[in-house]
Amino acid sequence: MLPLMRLFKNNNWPLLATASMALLLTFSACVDTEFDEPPTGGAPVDITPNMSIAQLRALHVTSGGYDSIPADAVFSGVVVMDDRSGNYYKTLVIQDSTGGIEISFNDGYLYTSMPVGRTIYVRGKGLLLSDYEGLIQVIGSVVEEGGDLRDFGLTEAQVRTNVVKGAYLPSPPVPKKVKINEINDSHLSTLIELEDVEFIGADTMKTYADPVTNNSLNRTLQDCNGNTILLRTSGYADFAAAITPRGKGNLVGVLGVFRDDLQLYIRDTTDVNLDSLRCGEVPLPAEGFSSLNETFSSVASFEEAALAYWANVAVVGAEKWEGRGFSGNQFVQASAFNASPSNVETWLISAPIDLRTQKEVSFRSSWGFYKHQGLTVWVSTDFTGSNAATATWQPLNPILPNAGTALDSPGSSYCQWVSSGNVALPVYNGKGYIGFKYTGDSGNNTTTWRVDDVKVQ
Ligand SMILES: [Ca+2]
Repeated sequence: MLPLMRLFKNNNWPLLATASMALLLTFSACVDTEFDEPPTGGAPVDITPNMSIAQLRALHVTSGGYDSIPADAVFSGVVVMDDRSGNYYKTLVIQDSTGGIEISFNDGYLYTSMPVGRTIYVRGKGLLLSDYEGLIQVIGSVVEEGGDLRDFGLTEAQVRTNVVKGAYLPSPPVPKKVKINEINDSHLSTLIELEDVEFIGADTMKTYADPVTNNSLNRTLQDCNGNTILLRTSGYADFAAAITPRGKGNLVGVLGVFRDDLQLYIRDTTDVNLDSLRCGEVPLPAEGFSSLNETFSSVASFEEAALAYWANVAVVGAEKWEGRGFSGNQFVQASAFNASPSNVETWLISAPIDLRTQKEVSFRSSWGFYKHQGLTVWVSTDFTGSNAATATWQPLNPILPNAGTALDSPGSSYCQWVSSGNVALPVYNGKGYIGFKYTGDSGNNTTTWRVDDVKVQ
C-alpha cells in the first residue's frame, strides 16, 4: 500500500489508472508478436527499441510517485533475473547496454516464457514508472484502494499487448565485474559479479533465508579490505535452506536497493562460487605449519569458532567452543552453563603442526564464574581431523589459572588472563595437533574457560 500523499508530476493517478484500463480495451487490435516456444534464437521481431533503459529510468522523476511512459516508447533488454528459483516473485529484471530495470507483473511463472537470457521488447503505452523503497520499477497500473494507492504489475492482457518476446542469447548474460567499494546506483537492476568476496564469519555455514518461516534474510558479504554488501534472499527461494559456503571467490547477482541499503540477489546458488581460501588464509603445507599464531580475531562472537584447518568438536553433549569479544579482543571460550545435554566434552584442535623439529606452544587462558578446573591441553600425532574422541592424546602441562587467580577487575566474574609459558612439544617425524579440551556439566561444573593467542614456534 502506498500513501495517497505521493506526488505526481505528469498526471494524477485516476487519469493514469483510467488510461491503463482504456489501454486494455483498445490496444488489443495491435500486432501481437509473441514467441513462447523457441528454445534458442527466436523468431524475427517486428519491433525496434527507440529508448534505452537509461533513458527510461531517467523518466522517473517523481520519487515515491508515478511517471507515465510515452505511448510510442519501445525499450528492450535481456532478462538477467527471472522468477524460476522464487528469489524474485512476479518480477523480471531486464538489462541493455545502458542499464537495467525491474518489470513487475501480475502473474508468476514468468520464467516459462521469459527466462534469463531471453530478449524482451516492451511498448510503453499505458505503463508507468514507480519505485519501491528506492528501486525503480515498470508497473502496469496504480489503483486507489481504501485511500491507499496500490501498484499493479502488468496484467496478462498488458503482457499480450505490450511485451514482445525475442531471441535468446547464445550464452548466458555476462555480468559486469565490479568491486564492492565501486558499486553505485548505476549498477541497480543489473547483473554484476563480485570477485574475491566471502561471507563474514558469522554468516558462513548458515541458510540463505529462513525456509521454515519463509522470512527473507540478509547475509553480509565482504572483500579482503573489509568492504561489505548485503546479500538478500527470499524465504520463498527454492534455495532458502541451502548453506552459505565458508570460502572466498566470485558471486554473481542482481543489485537492488531498499532505502539506503544496496543489496544483491542471486538467481540461485550456481551464482555463488566461494570455494577458495578465505581472506588471509594460507595453503596448508603437506608437512603441516612450521608455526602458528592464532589470535582468534576472525571468530564471531556467540558463534561456534570456525577457523581454517582447526577442528571444533563436541565429543560429549552439544556444546562447542565459541567466539567471544571483550574490549576489541576476540578469543574462544567453552562453558557447560545451561548446557543441554548436561555433560560437555568439547575440543578445539589446532591446525596441523610440523613436529619434525623441536617446537613450543604458548597461549593464555582465563576462567569465568569459577566452579571447576575444566580446561586441559593435549597433543596428538594421530588426529585425522575427525577422530577427536579416539585419537591418542598426550597431556601437556601448561600454566593455567586456578580458583585463586586474581579477578581481572574488582567485582568481575572473570580472572586475569594467565600465560601458559612455553610448553615443549614432542619431536615426531610428522604432524601434530594441539587439543584444548573442555569438560563440565550443567549441574556444578559450569565454569567458562577462555583461550587466546595460541602460538607455536
Ligand atoms: Ca585475541
